[in-house]
Amino acid sequence: GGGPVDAARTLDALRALQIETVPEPEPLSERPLVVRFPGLLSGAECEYLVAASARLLRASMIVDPQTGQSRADPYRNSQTATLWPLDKDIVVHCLERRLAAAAGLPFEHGEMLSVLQYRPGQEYRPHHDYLTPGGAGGAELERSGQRTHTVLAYLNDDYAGGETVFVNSGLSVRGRRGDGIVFRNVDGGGEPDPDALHASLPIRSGEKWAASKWMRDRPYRY
Ligand code: PD2
Ligand code: ZN
Repeated sequence: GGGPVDAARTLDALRALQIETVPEPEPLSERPLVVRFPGLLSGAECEYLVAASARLLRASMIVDPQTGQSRADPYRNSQTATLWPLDKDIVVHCLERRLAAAAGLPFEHGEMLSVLQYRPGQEYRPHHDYLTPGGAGGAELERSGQRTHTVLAYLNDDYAGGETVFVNSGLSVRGRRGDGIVFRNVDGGGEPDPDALHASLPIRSGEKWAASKWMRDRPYRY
């Protein structure tokens, strides 16, 4: 008959959908800590994220270190779609939950999902994802805590250039479609780790699509 579904059965059903099931990670480097999740997203899931983001693409922004304001800059000349809750359907929501699960952190600690598009010549020059204490990101740091981890999923692989590089260690990552990486932006004590400096190299041909999620050490308030 009808009536509410038993909570334990709901949980079993959700687990069977494998929304938050992630593949076994492969270590890529220890300092900074970078791990790869081969096939974190399926091909169809990658295509879905690209399609869901296309109409939301805008010039990517950086936070001006002097003023703390968001603005466009040649440092990051790509396009970004920021998927706010009202921009998401249930599929995007579930995929976002999987990306958060790869970081091993609660979904609530995640910032909005960003889908990134890089065209030929476009890049994201070396930067840190962490917020600088006392700097322009100081208020943000107070509000929702540090950006301890970044989850990055590669949504396609038919382009040249565009590797994600960790400048200090020299690690260069060329993801296959659906692969994810998680890296840590802080050291063991939770303090910003300068060794986490990273970049997306210029695209030589084709178009790169990636999904990026910055994770905080506390629930994210937006
Ligand atoms: O798209 C990338 O490879 C990339 C590189 C560096 C993305 C980010 N940083 C980021 O989203 O923070
Ligand atoms: Zn970054």
